[in-house]
Amino acid sequence: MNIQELQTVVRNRIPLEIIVINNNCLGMIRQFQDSYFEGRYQSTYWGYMAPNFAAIAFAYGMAAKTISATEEIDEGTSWLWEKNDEPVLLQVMVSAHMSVYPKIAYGRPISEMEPFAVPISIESS
Ligand SMILES: Cc1ncc(C[n+]2csc(CCOP(=O)(O)OP(=O)(O)O)c2C)c(N)n1
Repeated sequence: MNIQELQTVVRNRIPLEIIVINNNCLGMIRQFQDSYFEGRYQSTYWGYMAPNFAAIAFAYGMAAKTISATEEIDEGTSWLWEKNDEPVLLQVMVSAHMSVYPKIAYGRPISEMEPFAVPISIESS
């Protein structure tokens, strides 16, 4: 949601190593739709597609690479760590149906995230 900051990174030659996990959707909300709206993926997966973030980085003048298989992880991370003096971006393609845990559950305190954990005593006092 702040993609233009790549311009600041490039202009100032900040040697960041950026990893973008690209699930091709608005994943946190899609997961919420799975949990509470019976998989009705309105505007997260249905009617939405993420851009190619490696192409965006390239357009800003950054070196960028995409990997999309588990076997490519070593190659991708080696490429990333080799470039120490310039900003680089590695895009990692994952399934649109991958979920993230732990996650805050609707109506629950932060101490009881999904999958539900028993709060430690000091939190529940
Ligand atoms: C400015 C703003 N608008 C809307 C939201 C609500 N929101 C929370 S997560 C999310 C989806 C984010 O999708 P993405 O950036 O692709 O990350 P992912 O969850 O797939 O890792 C949205 C729209 C927000 N947090 N901030």
